[in-house]
Amino acid sequence: MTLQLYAHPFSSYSQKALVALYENGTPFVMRSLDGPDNPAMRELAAMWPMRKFPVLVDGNRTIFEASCIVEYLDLAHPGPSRLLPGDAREALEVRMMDRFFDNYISTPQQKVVVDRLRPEADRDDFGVSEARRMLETAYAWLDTVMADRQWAAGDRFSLADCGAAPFLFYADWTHPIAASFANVRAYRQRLLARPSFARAVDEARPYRHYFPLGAPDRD
Ligand SMILES: N[C@@H](CCC(=O)N[C@@H](CS)C(=O)NCC(=O)O)C(=O)O
Repeated sequence: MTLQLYAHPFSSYSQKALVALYENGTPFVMRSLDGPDNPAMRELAAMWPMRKFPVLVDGNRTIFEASCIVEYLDLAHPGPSRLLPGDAREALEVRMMDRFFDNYISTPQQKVVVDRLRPEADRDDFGVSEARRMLETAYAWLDTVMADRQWAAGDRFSLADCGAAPFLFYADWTHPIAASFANVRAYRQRLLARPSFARAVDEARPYRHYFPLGAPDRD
């Protein structure tokens, strides 16, 4: 049974799952959620009332949450690039960094972007300022961590890098990573050069006009 991924090429969490699939050349069918009245969107809503994506369907199994999709792929459809170490303590470091990127890079980044989509009267300036402060704190912490790491959890590309790639990509568009955070900027560049993520970035190019803050002319 072919894997089906309900996702949108421009969505950061979708890219997190796509990077895992591309890392291992795992065959799948993309059920793109682009466009109004999309049957894939109705199917998603029926499967997962939260309507958050990506969602992976493997036969009669439905897996939601991008981190769980990556872990599931590593268990059920492993390839040459293992995304979770077999050693439980090493796996804990990977999961901890994965949580860091979801909670302290992606969540504040999305707060800033989603706020821009609201009618002006419903905007939350205080919340947006808090989110920007959180991004600054997260960049500073990550800069010290990445001083002696090639990838998020050490020498090997992992689940944590699958999320870091799109989240730092959009975080820099949303709240630029200052030149003083040279380790974070260098890590972001390494992620952009990784073929799995470079492919996801290329496939998302046609949708850059969707970025509510205006996509910069780079990357
Ligand atoms: N916790 C979810 C978050 C997924 C998420 O926020 N996806 C966004 C796209 S990047 C989405 O579904 N947006 C549509 C919506 O919020 O209605 C995960 O890890 O997969």
